[in-house]
Amino acid sequence: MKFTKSLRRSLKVGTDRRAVRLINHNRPAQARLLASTRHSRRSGPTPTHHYVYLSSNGHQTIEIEGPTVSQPLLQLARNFKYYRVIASLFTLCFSFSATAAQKTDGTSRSPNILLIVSEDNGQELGCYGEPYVQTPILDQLASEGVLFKNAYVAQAGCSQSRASFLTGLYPHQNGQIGLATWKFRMYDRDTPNLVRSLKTVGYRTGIIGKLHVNPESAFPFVFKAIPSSNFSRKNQDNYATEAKRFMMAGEEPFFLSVNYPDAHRTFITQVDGLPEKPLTGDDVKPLAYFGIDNAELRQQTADYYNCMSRLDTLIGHLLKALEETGKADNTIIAYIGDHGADMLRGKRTSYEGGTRVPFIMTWPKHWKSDLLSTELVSLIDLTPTLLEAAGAKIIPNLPGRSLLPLLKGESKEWRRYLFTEFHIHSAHNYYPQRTVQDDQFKLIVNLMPGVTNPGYEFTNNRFFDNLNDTILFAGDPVKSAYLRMERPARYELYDLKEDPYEFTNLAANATHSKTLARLQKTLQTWREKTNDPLLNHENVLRLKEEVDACFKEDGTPDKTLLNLTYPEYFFE
Ligand SMILES: [Ca+2]
Repeated sequence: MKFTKSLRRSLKVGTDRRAVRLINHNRPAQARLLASTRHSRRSGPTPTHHYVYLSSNGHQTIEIEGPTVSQPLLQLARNFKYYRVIASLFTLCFSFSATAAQKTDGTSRSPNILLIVSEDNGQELGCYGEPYVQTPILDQLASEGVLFKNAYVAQAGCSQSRASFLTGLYPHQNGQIGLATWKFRMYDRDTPNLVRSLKTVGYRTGIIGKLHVNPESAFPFVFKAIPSSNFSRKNQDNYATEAKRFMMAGEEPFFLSVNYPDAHRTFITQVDGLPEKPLTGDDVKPLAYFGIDNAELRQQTADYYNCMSRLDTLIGHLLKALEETGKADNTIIAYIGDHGADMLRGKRTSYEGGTRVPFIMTWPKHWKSDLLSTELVSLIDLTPTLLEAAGAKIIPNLPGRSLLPLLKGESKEWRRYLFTEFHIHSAHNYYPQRTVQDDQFKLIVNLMPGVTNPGYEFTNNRFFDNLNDTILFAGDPVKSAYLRMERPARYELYDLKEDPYEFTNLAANATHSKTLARLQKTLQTWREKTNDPLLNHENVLRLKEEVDACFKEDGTPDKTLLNLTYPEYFFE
């Protein structure tokens, strides 16, 4: 109570143009008190506010944003022994039009948004037709909403994909072209994004699990819990527990991103009894896009499926928590994988196994149920979709499109071409690529053709034994596909209808020369339109030099030696 009284006093001192919120999941009573304070501040007619957040996430952190921070607030923070006070200067413009999410009477017709993100898995779910795996919860979710069959990430890497769907920009546009844990970062901390935009229309924003984008401060989530990657899968029931606490902590609409560790490596067979009946290698066949088969691949596939089943159960706990809040009827659920499986020809490649992901969206009574959409969609579409559904201002000049027409089942002209890209993951695997595909053909352009792709050895020899024998035994066209992946030519052209696993390169096939030329031209136009810095080949080479410079004499990269300056020269 002492804390509450002190804070109340501080609000009376020079904060007439500020709104203050405390989110502290250890003190829900205080969170409620301050939310109501914010309501009263927002009821005024002033369209522009200086906005101050005071938040504590249970990790002894306060974040304060505003043009000024009053001494009483700072003193308050010191009094309560918080470790860190971050003061940053923001002036946020609020529009209190009819579309604003928050009403002054505390009610809201704007939907809550629950964004569920899993790690390192493609469409290996029952509802996508995958044999052997058990995912009843996600299968049920798909039956209640729209399942996007042809959904793709912008780049098959963790930070790259996450920055992309949160900003609605391709990695080459926002700068997060490699892993945040390897110092790659967005060009600009002030890049507009989903979190900021939803906050401006009154959403409470929260994240459970990792963000994994640099700088984290670009995404000002107010509530944060379980900030680690948690690859050891500890205490996974806490995800649903924390989510419920956040969802119930206020009456305003919420945006909550819940990020699970499955199915990231290590593929752990069973954790805390999940899944109840793990599969073994004898129960399954390897994923079809491997094109090869041996006992190790079967065992890894089985454990990958075990991760997916565990994920499915945990998402079930989360959805049950949402039901218990009574808010499920007005909550949009989006479920996505951040990129494909960390397997052969998957994560860190531009092949379908890397870029194609599960994508399910539901909003009861608003969108179609049990609808299969076959349109080409990208996770860059997520930000414009959610902003439109929330009644928020759409960020200008985004390359993606709102999916609302597809979610409502309206027949509307849709995009003909979809684009993805690759740059780098950790320093081990720099190999820039650009891709374009239509409803049948896919073109991959390798920007360093004829050079060995270091990503090939990084994956194939790190996680698997004696793979070469298995590849040789498979014969063509699979053997050639692996050789091509290791040292590709400039162009790879695949007929995804005839050859969905991309084993046969048609780029040199005269029958397809017109298709090749059409896709080349389309890709070039897109690259120019999106201001692709790698159109300048000097940038391709300069970034390679920077990455190469962090390798030690023993041939391994050292993160501490990595000095990345590309945000400074990409657009010189
Ligand atoms: Ca990932």
